Amino acid sequence: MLEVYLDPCTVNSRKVLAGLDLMGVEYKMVHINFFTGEHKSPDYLKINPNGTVPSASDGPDFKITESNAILQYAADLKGSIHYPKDLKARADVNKWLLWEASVWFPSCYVYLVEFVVKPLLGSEPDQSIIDAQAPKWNQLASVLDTQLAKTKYLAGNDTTIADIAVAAPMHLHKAQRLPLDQHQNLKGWLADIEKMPSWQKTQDAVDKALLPTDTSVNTNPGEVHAKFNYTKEVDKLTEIYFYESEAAKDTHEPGDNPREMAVNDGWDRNRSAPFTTDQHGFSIQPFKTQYNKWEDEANVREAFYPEIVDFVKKTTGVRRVLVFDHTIRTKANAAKPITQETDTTKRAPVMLVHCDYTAESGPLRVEQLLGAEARDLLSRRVAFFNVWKPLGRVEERPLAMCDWTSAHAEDFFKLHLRYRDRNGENNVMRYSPKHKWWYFPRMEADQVILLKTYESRPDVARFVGHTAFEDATSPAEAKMRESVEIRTIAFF
Ligand SMILES: N[C@@H](CCC(=O)N[C@@H](CS)C(=O)NCC(=O)O)C(=O)O
Repeated sequence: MLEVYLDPCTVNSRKVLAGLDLMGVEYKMVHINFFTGEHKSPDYLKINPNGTVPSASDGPDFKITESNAILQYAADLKGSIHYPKDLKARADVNKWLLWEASVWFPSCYVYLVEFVVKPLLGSEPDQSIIDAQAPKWNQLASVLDTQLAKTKYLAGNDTTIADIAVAAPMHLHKAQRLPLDQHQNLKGWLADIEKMPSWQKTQDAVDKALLPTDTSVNTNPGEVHAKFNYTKEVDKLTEIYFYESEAAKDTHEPGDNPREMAVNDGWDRNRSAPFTTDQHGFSIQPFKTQYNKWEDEANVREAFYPEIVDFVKKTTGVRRVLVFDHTIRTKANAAKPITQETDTTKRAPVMLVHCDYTAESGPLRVEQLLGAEARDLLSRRVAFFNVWKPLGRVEERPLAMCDWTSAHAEDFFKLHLRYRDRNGENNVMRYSPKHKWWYFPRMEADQVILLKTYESRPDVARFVGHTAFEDATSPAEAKMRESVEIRTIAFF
């Protein structure tokens, strides 16, 4: 039987899956995880030395790469009507397949990279790259538009594999922001392709991996109101003691200014203009892992931290990432007070608007962790990211983030953390009506928030205020939120 090796969320993999389904070709699918770089693994390179997905095999001695060649081969295996045998009709389909691979895919790909891939990786689209590509894309789209004014489908009045191949590079056209309005025939044809059951069956994997915002669980745009524990700035230090002490008796503790704030549903907004860690201070990302031994601290460090290193490198493009700490928030830890002294890897959700580092404690932490190397590392850009991952669907006390575009560095001030053996500090926030809060209702275990908690660069988001909050829309029987957050430092 035909075996296909692919990641269903990528353009050319989706093309093959939709095409095989259209033609009724049976196949076995082997998932090659694009996000963990499995398509570059030595085993996979034996199947496809290009290190790209998709590829296919049919028996031990036959391997084939190139999505369109896979479709052609599969069509002939089956004798499919979607790849006509008449010489001229076939040549016409072949013409579109070659056109797609040589000029159409590369042009659509520019939009995909700028408006989908870059935001997923936490960076900004470059409009000048789009502006440079737009004339070429419009010229190519006009070629399609002219053809589709004459025939219902590209190679006549019946669907062929050419339609699937040419539609595939536009598969995220809304998020890609392809200027389809200028090409009405093309737009209508694409809407028809999108109605095809073969196409629709491939939608879910794409939404899940690339646009977590489109998954069915995340459909409740709007806002909720909740109490957010800000802190008043008074004429003495704001402190928390993590041990019994006389000095703790007369302290100004944080969280003494609760305010009702609107919290916006981030899913909808993220779909049209994804959040980025540089601009907003946080982003939402797909993240899949098989790891599940959360209560075994040493094992988390040994077996899970490396996955986080890879993930942060990939999403931020940094060359070096250090994972240095994590905290698990589970049912078992819910009863522990925030001031619990021992084993800070296990805690309950924090209901205080705060950010884990200050302008001073970030670099200090680098020095503590990296000693002699720190000086050199701190001469370049350094950022701290928390990776916040639910352990199951979040049904209550979700995490909210204060959009950096609505906050100022001056909205933060120091909270002094008094431990028995050392002092630490983090940032709390003073209230401002300008603050705009976001959350991602009903986040799933395969989605993570990447949260900036310190940044050395002054011209991008530096600290993100965040807090858990009581969501009044949580169901009465809501399962207690369980999550893990992993603290990382990214060296640019
Ligand atoms: N012409 C190839 C292109 C395949 C391709 O570029 N696949 C992308 C995913 S859609 C890929 O694997 N990219 C990884 C890389 O280029 O390193 C085909 O049609 O199969």
